[in-house]
Amino acid sequence: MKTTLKFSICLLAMTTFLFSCKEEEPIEPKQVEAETEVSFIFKQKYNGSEVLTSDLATTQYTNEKGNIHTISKLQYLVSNITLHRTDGSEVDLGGYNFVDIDKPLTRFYTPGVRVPEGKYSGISMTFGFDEEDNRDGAYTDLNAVSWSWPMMIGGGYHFLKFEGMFQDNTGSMKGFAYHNGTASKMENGSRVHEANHFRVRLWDYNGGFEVKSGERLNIDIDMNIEEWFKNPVLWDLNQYHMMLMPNYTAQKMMNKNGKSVFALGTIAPEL
Ligand SMILES: [Cu+2]
Repeated sequence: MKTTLKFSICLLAMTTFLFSCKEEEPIEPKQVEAETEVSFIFKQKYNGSEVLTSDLATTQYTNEKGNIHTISKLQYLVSNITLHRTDGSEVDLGGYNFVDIDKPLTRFYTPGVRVPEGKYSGISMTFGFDEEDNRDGAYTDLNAVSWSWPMMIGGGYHFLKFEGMFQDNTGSMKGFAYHNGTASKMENGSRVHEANHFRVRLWDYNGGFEVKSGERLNIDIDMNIEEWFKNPVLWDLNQYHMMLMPNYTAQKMMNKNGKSVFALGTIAPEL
């Protein structure tokens, strides 16, 4: 009897303690940050003028080296867009977007991640896929558009397909296929592969931009196609036009030139 009473008092004290503990717990309101959608519009330009589906295989362009060429295909992939806040923090949007100049709707991309309100100074993105994401056959939509990069030269996916015709040194028209992906080379009798993606950093030199809830912000990202042929490597299509995928030197040259290909365009809320 005595033991039972003692136990009951003990239990009562414990219960009271537990309850009082719970009552004293401060009730913190859940912080819900105002957030909204941000959309990206990929625009392709050549020396300042926009390249549209109607230009394919018809309009002639001249690169820095003086090669006259057309564009018959332009497809590329960007992934892991990050928005940089003025306080130094980052909002990683993940995902990827495949742009095909022949399918105008692919120019528009709205990531599934909502973006917190605030001031931002710029964006960054990966051209192609990094090692973690560049997995063979992992993306059904990309498999459906012949986007795989051959296993023999590293596997994964293409980052870029840029094709057309050019006038060669003898004056005759020849095809070119400027394809970018994993770099690979022969070393001691076997092929070794090297990741060849790069990070593009685009700062807004107009003082940054603001994300406000209740309005969708559109960010234009321009691809200046002529830059694939210069800065820092002056590209001559006579020398490099075909069989570039297994060509290590060509792949590294593309990687170097690619870093100046993109620029931030207009940033404005959707009306
Ligand atoms: Cu290819």
